[in-house]
Amino acid sequence: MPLALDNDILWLSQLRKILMSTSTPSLLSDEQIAFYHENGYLLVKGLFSRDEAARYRQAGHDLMKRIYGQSQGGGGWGSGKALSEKETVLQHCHDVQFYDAAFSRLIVDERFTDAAAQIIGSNNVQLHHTKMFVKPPENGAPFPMHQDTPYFPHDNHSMIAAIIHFDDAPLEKGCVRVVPGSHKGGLLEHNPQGGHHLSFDEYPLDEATPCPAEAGDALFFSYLTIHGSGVNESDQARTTLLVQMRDPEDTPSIDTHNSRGQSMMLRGIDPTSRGMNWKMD
Ligand SMILES: O=C(O)CCC(=O)C(=O)O
Repeated sequence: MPLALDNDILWLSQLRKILMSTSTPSLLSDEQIAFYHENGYLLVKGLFSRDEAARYRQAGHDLMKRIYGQSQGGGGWGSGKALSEKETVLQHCHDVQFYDAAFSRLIVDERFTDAAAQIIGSNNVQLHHTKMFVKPPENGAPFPMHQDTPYFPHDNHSMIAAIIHFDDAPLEKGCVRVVPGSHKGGLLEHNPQGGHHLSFDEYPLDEATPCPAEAGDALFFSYLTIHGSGVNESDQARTTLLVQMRDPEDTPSIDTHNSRGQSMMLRGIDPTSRGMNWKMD
């Protein structure tokens, strides 16, 4: 009865996968989790290999070529103009998993989703959206300091971002900068003009803590953590994928930012079974 045996083996292997994807993850150490809770961010070194990162980088640049053709890209956030004397440019694409299956596989990679689960503090990780940024060489656009919260506030603040680096992002490439511990201060008032941003005087980009990263590293941070990034002045592009995720039991406080990939489960289950139908009364 070889066929029945094969089916049993297949079923057992599927059961193992289901159990693993709902079990408590242990990829990150207690020290890393404590650092995250204290500071509101965590750089996870070498989550992916340099070879893997290089393949995603190529896929990302191919995608940008399909979207932008010969054009260098758009201008980035209007408020970013205050941070550079020269014209800056940015190539971006939301929900990249709808454009290339390589990115669908990436966002459910267990190394990534286990780290996200530990940081969120839930066995279940739900997608909010993804966005790829290519900051072109020499004039790659900056992001003024801000929290992500005003864009999609949630009742329990479980929302986190992970920026996966597909190439090295040293300071001169406009790496991400954070204000450590700022996630503890709650939601601040933002200026909505040209992208929600904080006062340039009160939150100067230059004084925030730089988080230089290498290809394959992932920077996780709370949507309450104040962050931004500088101009890419180097001669190489900076290529990243930002994945925004939440605990599926956390409810959006307002009905906004409903992108098409939203509510896909990246790890575990949605105990509420509400999928996209969470809408408030
Ligand atoms: O990738 C970056 O440089 C920062 C992106 C960012 O802050 C955002 O999209 O909210």
